[in-house]
Amino acid sequence: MRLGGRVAIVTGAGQGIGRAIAEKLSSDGAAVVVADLNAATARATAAAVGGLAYPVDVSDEEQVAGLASAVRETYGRIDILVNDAAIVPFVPWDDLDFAEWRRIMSVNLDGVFLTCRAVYPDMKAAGYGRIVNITSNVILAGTPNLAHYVAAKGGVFGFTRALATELGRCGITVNAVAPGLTASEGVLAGPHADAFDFVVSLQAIPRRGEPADIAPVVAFLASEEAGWVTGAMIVADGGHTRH
Ligand code: 4PL
Repeated sequence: MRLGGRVAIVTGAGQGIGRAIAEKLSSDGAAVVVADLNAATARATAAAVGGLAYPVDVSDEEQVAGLASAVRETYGRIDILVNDAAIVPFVPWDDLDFAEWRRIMSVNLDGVFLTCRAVYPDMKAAGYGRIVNITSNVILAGTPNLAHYVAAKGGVFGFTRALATELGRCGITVNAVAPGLTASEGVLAGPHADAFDFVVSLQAIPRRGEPADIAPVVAFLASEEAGWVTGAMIVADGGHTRH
């Protein structure tokens, strides 16, 4: 997609799907702000894409406000926001204590609210914006041991639809992308990796999903050409859920 002249913030861009998105948006011409809790991986991605590294906890209101002001000061505009940052513990729902439930909501759902609210003034003033929120196909499948994550990602999709309604008149589109199980560093390092054989057996396309499978879908929704698409969810899961 053509993204020349656009400035994009990608949260969770230090690794995995977020990094693939940062690489794709950058190769399509956007200036990319690599926002990640991990300063070292943020710097590594930023060096690879020629962008700005910004270490940030998306669940922290002040830090997120700082991110938006830094982008405003450095680039003078914010055209694209991709909310990829998330945590995915694998725990039976009745083993998850309330503090852990709250932590998942705060990173995966509050984080999306905070970043959207922080960039909204810039997009509104410009009369242009593209917000892409990463949800998950687990909101369709009801995947076991992820009830907390399913709840938060369902919230992300609900918020996406509501925000699309609020922002359509401002020239801002708000959409969601729902990957399935994807071979990101985070997934490969944990218990989710054991699910590949089963999940691949359910897919129409029988191979592992890769971060590079997700990035072009995000790039499309982040482009000017996608201006008539809003409040939508594109499922990118190799046909696992066939939504
Ligand atoms: C099908 O988004 O979509 C495991 C872990 N299995 O995070 C996910 C599936 C996981 C998924 C996901």
